[in-house]
Amino acid sequence: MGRPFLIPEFRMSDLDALLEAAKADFAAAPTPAELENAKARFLGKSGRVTELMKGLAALSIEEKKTRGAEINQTKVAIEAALTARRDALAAAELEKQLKAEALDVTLPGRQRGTGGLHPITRAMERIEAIFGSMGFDVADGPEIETDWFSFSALNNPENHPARSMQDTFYVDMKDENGSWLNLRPHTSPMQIRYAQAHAKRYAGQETMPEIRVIAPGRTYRVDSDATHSPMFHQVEGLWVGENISFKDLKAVYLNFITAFFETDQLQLRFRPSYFPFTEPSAEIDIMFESGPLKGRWLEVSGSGQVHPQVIRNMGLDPERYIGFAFGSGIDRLAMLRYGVNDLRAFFDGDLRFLSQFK
Ligand code: 2NL
Repeated sequence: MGRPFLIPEFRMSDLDALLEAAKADFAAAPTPAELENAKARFLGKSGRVTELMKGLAALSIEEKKTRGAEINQTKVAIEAALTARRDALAAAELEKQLKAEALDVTLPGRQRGTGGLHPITRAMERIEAIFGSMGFDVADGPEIETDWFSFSALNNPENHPARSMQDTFYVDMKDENGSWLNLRPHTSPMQIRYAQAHAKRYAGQETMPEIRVIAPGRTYRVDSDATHSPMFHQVEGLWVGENISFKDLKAVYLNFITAFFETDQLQLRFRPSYFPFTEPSAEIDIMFESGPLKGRWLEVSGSGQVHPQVIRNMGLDPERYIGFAFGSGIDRLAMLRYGVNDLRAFFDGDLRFLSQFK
């Protein structure tokens, strides 16, 4: 009563002060572990509530009743505050976890990218389909060849300077028959193999079906710049029969090239040339009459009448059989078709370039 201006009802009792202290301590505990420490300070064995309980011993029965009930009320209120804070901390923890694991269902889905065929593969498949429609078989075989199949069989004798036209990579190794090995500089060896098998199959018979075959595949030469790669792709064609001529080669090649470029707005010409395996020989040039490549003659193939010695090396009689052949660079045809100006882009493996062909 020494403080006249304090109205008794508004003065905080020691128990109310204790409850407020507990609430403040609980609120200040940032984690469940620290909250349990705070709990011990009030409700633990030597906590402040417990200490108050111990003080009851000194009171009278009557005082024990009222004071004990008051302390108990406060204890219940502190326990309620503790539970509330526990719940609040758990809710906050859950909220945090949900936020961390949140899924944004509005994000676009991740898909496995679709692959695509390499432009050279696509060009090769087009070529096979077009020649297939003209009755040509498709043959493929070894890229590591013998000296005989790559050169000698093609009328290109050992130590002859014409071999440098198809200079390739030589393997310092011989096959089981003692022939030196090389990486084939053209796919002609496969055509020789095919023609030999064909001749053998019909040997001794009255007539032999014509040979009509293309050999597409990887080839190798000692050459490397924007328009030459040491590994490139070639398609060779061979037609052997008893009564065919240059006009048949021209018809087949013209039909091929118009189908390949999907236009008949082009001209085709033979220009005299030289190859050891054909006589006479010609380059095949084409000129588009429309489109971006219009008006320039473009060399697209070598060709010629198969040399009689090569016919003989196939196991056929050159007095009876005549052949026509051509050899075209697939990479060059693909460059023209797709408007690519550097051959090396096909082989760099850069997906920014390759994925444009899907
Ligand atoms: C070239 C030239 C050519 C041939 C390839 C050939 C195949 C046999 C017999 C005779 Cl089995 N010839 N192929 C003929 C003329 C030219 O290709 O350098 N093309 C890229």
